[in-house]
Order: sequence, then structure tokens, then C-alpha cells
Amino acid sequence: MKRDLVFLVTLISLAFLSLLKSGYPQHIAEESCSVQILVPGLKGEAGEKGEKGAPGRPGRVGPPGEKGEMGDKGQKGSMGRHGKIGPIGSKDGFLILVHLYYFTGIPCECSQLRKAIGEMDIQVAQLTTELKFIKNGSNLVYRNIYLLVKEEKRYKEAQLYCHGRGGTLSMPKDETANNLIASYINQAGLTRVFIGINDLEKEGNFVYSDRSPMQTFNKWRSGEPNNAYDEEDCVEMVASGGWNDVACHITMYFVCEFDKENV
Ligand code: GN1
Ligand code: CA
Ligand code: CA
Repeated sequence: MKRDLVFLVTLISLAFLSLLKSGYPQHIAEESCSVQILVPGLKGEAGEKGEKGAPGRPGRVGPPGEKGEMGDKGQKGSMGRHGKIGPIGSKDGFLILVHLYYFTGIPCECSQLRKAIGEMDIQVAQLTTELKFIKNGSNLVYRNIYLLVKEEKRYKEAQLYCHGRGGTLSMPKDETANNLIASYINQAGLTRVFIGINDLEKEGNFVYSDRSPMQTFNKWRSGEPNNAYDEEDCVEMVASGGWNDVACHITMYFVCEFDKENV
């Protein structure tokens, strides 16, 4: 059917063309045809070159590139979160927390306290080890243990400090003890410390801090004791190991003495 139509159109077109060629005016053909048939004309000459077109669409995504070189090391990260609360330390540490809870009602969520107690436990363990070493080892020949306290106190407060810890202000009763205390003063780079000798009860009657009387041994510096300004009833040891009476109200570091058997 379609082929027949194409054949018919071609036939009519040929007839129309032959009429044009034979010199008949075109309007006659229009009049004689009830159907207008439009056919393309002859191919014209090539037109002028057009304007440049709009840019095209972006191309498709390319394939992934090759693996690059390793970069520089990154910066240090921020501090991590706090760790979990550790276990309660010693029995003493536990008791402190129990007391705290009892008196304040604050439950044992005190992580800082636990930490402090833990650190104290470590210190106690270290001190216990050191004490064992002193008792059993290096200080075997000495009956006493001396402690240089680097806190400035008046004589009586210094004596209270030592007494509160089970000792007394140091009482050098022989050359060995005196030299040992003097060595502590020198090692610490000090010039003077209180020792446990005084004439508080009776002027000129010097006794040790345990009230035992002075024996023949002494280390008075030349010209001492002089009770200067009529107020010197306490005794200091200077770096040379020599003794000097001084006023009891002045403050200085001091040396305590502990009996090894009682430590
Ligand atoms: C000191 O302050 P001064 O120099 O007069 C010392 C005395 C000594 C005296 C010896 C506080 O007295 O105890 O006997 O030197 N006083 C003090 O020259 O150190
Ligand atoms: Ca005196
Ligand atoms: Ca003096």
C-alpha cells in the first residue's frame, strides 16, 4: 500500500516536472491540480560558515589515578578521656574514704582522693623499704636515726614536732653522733640547725631534750655558751659541728633523733 502511494507520488511529480519544462506557466498547473504537492527543490550552494557554537557538556568522570606517596606524619592527637577509677589502695586509704563518707555524706566517688591515696601508698611503701635499709644496713653502727627537718621552727615547736613522731630533738652525746649530725647539715648546704640541748630550767645548767644531764662530752664553740643578751637558753649546731647557745624564739631548721629500736 505504501509502495503504491510512493509510485503514484513519483508519477505525478514527473508529470509536473514535464509541464514545467514544456513552458506552461506554473499557475495553470496549480489550477489544474486539486492537490498541492510540495517537493524539495534542487540543492543550493553551500552557505556561509556559521558562528562558533556554545561549549559542550562536561566530559565523563575519568578512571581513578595511581596511588600517591605517603604524606607527612599527622599532629599529636588531643588527650584521651580519663581512665576508669582504680581499685582502693591500702586499708588506711579505704578507712579515709569511709570516714569521709561518714562525716560528710559524700559517697566514695572521689577519684582524686583515691588517686592521692594511691600515690601515698606508693610513698609509704618506698619509705618502708628505705627504713628497712637504714635499720638493717648502712646505719648498723649507730644506735640512733637522725632526721633533718627542713621546716623553720622555734626550739619548742621543733621539739614538739620530733616528739610527735616518736623522737626528740637530736642529742649528740659523743663524737660519732656529733659528726653524723654535722654531716647532714653540710650535705644539705645549711649553716645551722637546732639540736636538743637547753638551759631553760636553770641558767647555765645545760641538759639534753630528754632532760638527761650533759656529760663530759661537749662541742661548745670558743666563747660559748655566753647567754648573749641574757636570753640564750637553746642550742644550735653550726656546719663545723660546734655548738652555740641562741635565743629559743628564733626559727631555724632542726634535726630529730629516733631510737632505732622504736622505729
Ligand atoms: C651571735 O648577734 P650577735 O653577733 O651578737 C649569736 C650569739 C653568739 C655570738 C658570737 C642569734 O650574736 O649566740 O654567741 O654571735 N647570736 C645569734 O659572737 O646567732
Ligand atoms: Ca642561757
Ligand atoms: Ca651564744
